[in-house]
Amino acid sequence: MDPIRSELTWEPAQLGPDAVRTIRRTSDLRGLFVDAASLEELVRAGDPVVYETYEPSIPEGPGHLRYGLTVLYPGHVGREYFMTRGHFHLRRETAEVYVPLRGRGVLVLQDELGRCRVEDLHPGVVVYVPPGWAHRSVNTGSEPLVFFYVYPADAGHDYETVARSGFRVRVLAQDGHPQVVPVEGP
Ligand code: S6P
Ligand code: ZN
Repeated sequence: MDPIRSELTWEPAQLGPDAVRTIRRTSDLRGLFVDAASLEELVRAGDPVVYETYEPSIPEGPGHLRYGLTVLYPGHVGREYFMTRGHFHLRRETAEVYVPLRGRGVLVLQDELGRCRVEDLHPGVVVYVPPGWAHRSVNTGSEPLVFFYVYPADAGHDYETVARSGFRVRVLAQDGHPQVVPVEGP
């Protein structure tokens, strides 16, 4: 294949010209947030976009790297900040690199033993997601959280394990500040 060149724009934050745009609205995220009633209110009030990704069409085969841009908008569902669905990679031996470009947030990481880590995301840091760690980004700021990411193209995405067992922490607003709260359960 030929080399690919992408262009980042800032207002609005986008990756172009040939990236595939995937949009996740509140109605796509039922079951994700703890306050289901507040989510339905948002759906009825216009179903806002929670996040979108832009990814060039790079083959999902071995040897390739896929990269893209995530734009996670500011907002809350009840007290819970807007966040991505979160996933393990299907091939657990694959890692990922996150490079925040704009905004503030956290990356919640959890391995299959249930160990949890929370890393700050803001311009000036790079976060390495090691093999075997599920990852979910959370926008704790008041502007879009924009980050660039790159991962092995054959990684695959496993959303089911996270949907079934969940993350052990949630990130909630408390007096206007983010608070990492353990999830009750076995
Ligand atoms: C892909 C990478 C990100 C997320 C994106 C949306 O491996 O981690 O591009 O896909 O931030 O999150 P999610 O959990 O809905 O795929
Ligand atoms: Zn990933």
